[in-house]
Amino acid sequence: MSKHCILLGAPVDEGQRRPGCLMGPAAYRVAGLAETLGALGHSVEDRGDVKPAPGRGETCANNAVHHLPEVIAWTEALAGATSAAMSDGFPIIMGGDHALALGSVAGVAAHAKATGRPLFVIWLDAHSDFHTLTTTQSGNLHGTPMAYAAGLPGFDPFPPFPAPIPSGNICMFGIRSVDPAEHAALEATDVEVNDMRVLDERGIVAPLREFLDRVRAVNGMLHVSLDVDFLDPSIAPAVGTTVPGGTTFREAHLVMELLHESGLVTSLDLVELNPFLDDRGRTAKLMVDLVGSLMGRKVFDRPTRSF
Ligand code: 6HN
Ligand code: MN
Ligand code: MN
Ligand code: MN
Repeated sequence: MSKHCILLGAPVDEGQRRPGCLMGPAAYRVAGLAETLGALGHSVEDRGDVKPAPGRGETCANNAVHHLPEVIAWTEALAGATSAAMSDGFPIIMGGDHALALGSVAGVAAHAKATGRPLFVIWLDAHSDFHTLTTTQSGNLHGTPMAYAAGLPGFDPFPPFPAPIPSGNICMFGIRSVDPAEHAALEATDVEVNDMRVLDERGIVAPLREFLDRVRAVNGMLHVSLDVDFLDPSIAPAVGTTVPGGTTFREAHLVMELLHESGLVTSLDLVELNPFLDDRGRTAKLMVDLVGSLMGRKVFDRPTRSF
């Protein structure tokens, strides 16, 4: 089924401390994201880069937190741009660091609320990104979006999250770096954390199919948030937060292929690509190839398990 893909550039660089993610949207354009989608039969509309308003000087009690006003401004701008794009097609938010998901997921949630369909999120990441403004020790707000979306307290200066996502609708894959405060917070929720240990033992297919069955059972919408560090650093070096022991090339493509087959995905974030750290564009190209698999590229059409 062909889709109307809406590309939104989100050159967010303020959610962490290593400059370069702001070049992400340009790298996806150079690596041929629009052309890849077009070749798969989708229509593509590149809406350019989202521009946040100037920051308004918000502060919070945790002195480690940096660039709070800028990240709040991004959140507001991206929530608006993403919910508008949801009404018109299939948004692909090209980051930018993972702080962009504070806004993109808020926009998706506002849209889902308006349509009355339940929203699910699949978080493909080495990290759980489950800090609040209170618990983060690095002060890097790219470590917070999932806690915001789950409606945790501790985000006072931010706009209230439009429709907090029930924690049981959140499923994480690839996880291998969780801070103690995130660990404690996650234990108090129903978030499904498929860490690398689970994937080593069960493979990626069984837990993914179980989750997709749950989404399908209630006609849910599904947002995919793909962090470059979900992938093993040996195949995806262009990220500031490398953690060894990530997913392989085939595991990552298989996730994308199964997501495509499910027909459930309604929006996508591509986050944390830092082109300054890349090796002749290989990470950008791999991310574009993964989007190709998510959007229907396959070697052979063959009957697959009916979901
Ligand atoms: N990411 N937990 C660490 C921190 O600084 O809070 C790492 C966050 C990584 C963020 O994956 O987008
Ligand atoms: Mn700065
Ligand atoms: Mn992340
Ligand atoms: Mn990460």
